[in-house]
Amino acid sequence: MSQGECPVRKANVGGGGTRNRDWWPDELKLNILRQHTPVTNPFGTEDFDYAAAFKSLDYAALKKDLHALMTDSQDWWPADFGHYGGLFVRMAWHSAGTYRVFDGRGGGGDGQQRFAPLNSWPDNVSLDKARRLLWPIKQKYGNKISWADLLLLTGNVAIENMGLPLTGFAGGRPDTYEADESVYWGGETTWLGNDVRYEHGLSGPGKRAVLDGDESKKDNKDIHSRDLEEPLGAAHMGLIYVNPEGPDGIPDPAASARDIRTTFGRMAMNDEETAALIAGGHAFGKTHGAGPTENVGDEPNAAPIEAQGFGWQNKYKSGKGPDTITSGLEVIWTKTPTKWSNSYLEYIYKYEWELTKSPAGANQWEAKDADAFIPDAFDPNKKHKPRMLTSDLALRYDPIYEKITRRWLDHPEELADAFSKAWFKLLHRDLGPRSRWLGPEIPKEVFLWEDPVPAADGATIDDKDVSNLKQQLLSTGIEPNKLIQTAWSATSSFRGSDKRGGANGGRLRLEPQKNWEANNPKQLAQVLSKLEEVQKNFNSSASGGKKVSIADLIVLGGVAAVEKAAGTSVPFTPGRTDASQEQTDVQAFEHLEAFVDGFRNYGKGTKRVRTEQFLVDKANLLTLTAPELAVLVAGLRVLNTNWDGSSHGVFTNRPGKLTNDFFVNLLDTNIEWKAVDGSNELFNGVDRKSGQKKWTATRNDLVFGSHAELRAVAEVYGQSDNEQKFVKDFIATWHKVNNLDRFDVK
Ligand code: HEB
Repeated sequence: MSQGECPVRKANVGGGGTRNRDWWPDELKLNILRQHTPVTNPFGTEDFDYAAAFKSLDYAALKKDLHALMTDSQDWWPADFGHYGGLFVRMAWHSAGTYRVFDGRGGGGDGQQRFAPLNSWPDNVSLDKARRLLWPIKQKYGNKISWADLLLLTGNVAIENMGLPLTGFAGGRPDTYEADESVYWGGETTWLGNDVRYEHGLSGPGKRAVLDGDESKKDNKDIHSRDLEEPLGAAHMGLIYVNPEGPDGIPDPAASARDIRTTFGRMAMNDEETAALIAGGHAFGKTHGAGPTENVGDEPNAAPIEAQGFGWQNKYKSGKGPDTITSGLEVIWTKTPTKWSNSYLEYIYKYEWELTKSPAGANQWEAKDADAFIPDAFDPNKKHKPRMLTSDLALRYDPIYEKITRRWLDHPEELADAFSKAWFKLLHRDLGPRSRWLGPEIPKEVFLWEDPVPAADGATIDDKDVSNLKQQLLSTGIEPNKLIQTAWSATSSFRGSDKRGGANGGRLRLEPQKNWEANNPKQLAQVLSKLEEVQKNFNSSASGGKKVSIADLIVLGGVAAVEKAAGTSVPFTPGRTDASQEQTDVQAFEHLEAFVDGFRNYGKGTKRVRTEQFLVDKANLLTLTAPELAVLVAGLRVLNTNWDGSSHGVFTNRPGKLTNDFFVNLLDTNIEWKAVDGSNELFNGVDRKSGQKKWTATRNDLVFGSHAELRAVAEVYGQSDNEQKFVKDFIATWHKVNNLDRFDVK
């Protein structure tokens, strides 16, 4: 097939031809709600328990094999300096380094480096080889170690093997078996492009969305100057962070520092952590640009079938070893690339640097007036001068990084410590709470970025206490819908991407969560003070040292209110505990704030994102399926829980009762919907016969009637025979959301 033809459109077999996404590229897609299901997982519904499998792993034997692998150079991909350490560190770093704080997506938690687009990103050249070198070990240990864990653990072992003791390692990342479609990696259509991400200035789904569409900001240079759109964490499409040659290839170390600060900041790293990661990471290995990049063939996802998942076939000489072309840069940072040292920083400051070109023509720097004393990766008779990337020199030419890194010149042990801590954070940032962590190398030290929750203080409440507390909660005088709103404010902060948020920890009562607009701070404070009274009463009178947390009471309040509305029982799992303000990184929690939450009809679309797309995005972060999304919205509406008390979408004459009225009335053919004042966000539902306005709705409500697949679900729940099914499914989904963060009981 010649280049440029679209093979899918022409293929006259199942899945071929012109598809809906071709005809209607703007159609709301629900595909991200259908990922990683038993249908794509080879273990299917077998109930494979990765944690249990991991616990039977001979961890020491695995590590021993990994240590041996480091120097077991293979002819098909010979190791630089006879050691794969550098390559494996880069593999682990690129696996974890795609994490970004805004939506918690990316990161190494799912082993996604095996799939497109990551397996084919220009920044991941040659990592196909690194993963394949690991196959014999994965093959041997099988189910007991996931790819996701193995990619990261191998980086850890590599560093230890090269002489730096590390903070630790935790396993616990089950594999996925398909490319994750949920991550917005940017809107560019060319690799290394960044025409979209810097085009919109302050726009994105976050806080800044507020300014999107504000024409008065349009020409404000300050706002738009290199303002990377949210939620992205990289300066170019297909890179993990920044362009090594400098911003857009311009070799300006100080400007590179600005890009580094932005992008590493979005990986949740502060200046010290960032400097440590770069200075420590580039203590190892080398870069690869032996010849012109034209020699390099297609990436794995476009490579021919006989390449068997390998890509970037290199026609330059032997195409491997000394002839490898990866980034197109040709740098060896230190004299001991397979040993931990401080030489990287020593050289950065010892020499003046001269701009040169790599054999592939890329901008890089060479030490002026230095002897050639750096060893070659393959030829013992060859020596090189010290060289650096533009992004390396950022550590010297940015005044903040300079201050930090100069200190490490005299205190290498501080760099070692800072690197080892930052590396641990890098690899574990998106693993979730400690209750998910597995293995013998979990550090004792508890870090603030873990969002720690304390161990239970006192015995957990039992069934009798639960029913007693439910009674008390319902007789506090707080309206049931407010109990439900409060519970949702806590539970819905969870995101499945990095497993942060949720009700456990009771952080709804702390900064910053208690002041989020969507949480209705004034009302929340009133509700919380009543919950505290209930807690005080219980804890002072309960027998056997039993204690109830506010976190449990927040969830139980919702459970009691839903039970009352449903007239049937709702399950509840106690055992949450309350974190303190000191255990809460306020800045890190700010990233969990919902600026648009269609479940409570809060916020609306921007120029680039329709309201209902935000709803699906949120549903994905809550790990909901499309039917779960539908029952939740429908239930929350009839329970009258819009954030501002509005009646948009409250399609019922008996609000407060858990019924399928939302669907019944939405699907009522006697109602005609009209946009209010062309706003396209607010709609009136008018009785066709009487012309009377009956309901009002937002896009979050009407999408269940307009989108064919959501409508199909809505019809099921709107049927006369499915009233009970609706109630049952709502309760099941409510219970699921309540427990999304309960890895301690799963
Ligand atoms: Fe790096 C390598 C860039 C950061 C670790 N890096 C590298 C290269 C480049 C870079 C271009 C080459 C590739 C080839 O092969 O060719 N980086 C970079 C940048 C940044 C970084 C731009 C930001 C600033 N790194 C980093 C970090 C780490 C690292 C953070 C860790 C921690 N790297 C690394 C290593 C290596 C590299 C180890 C080597 C590899 C080998 O040896 O193979």
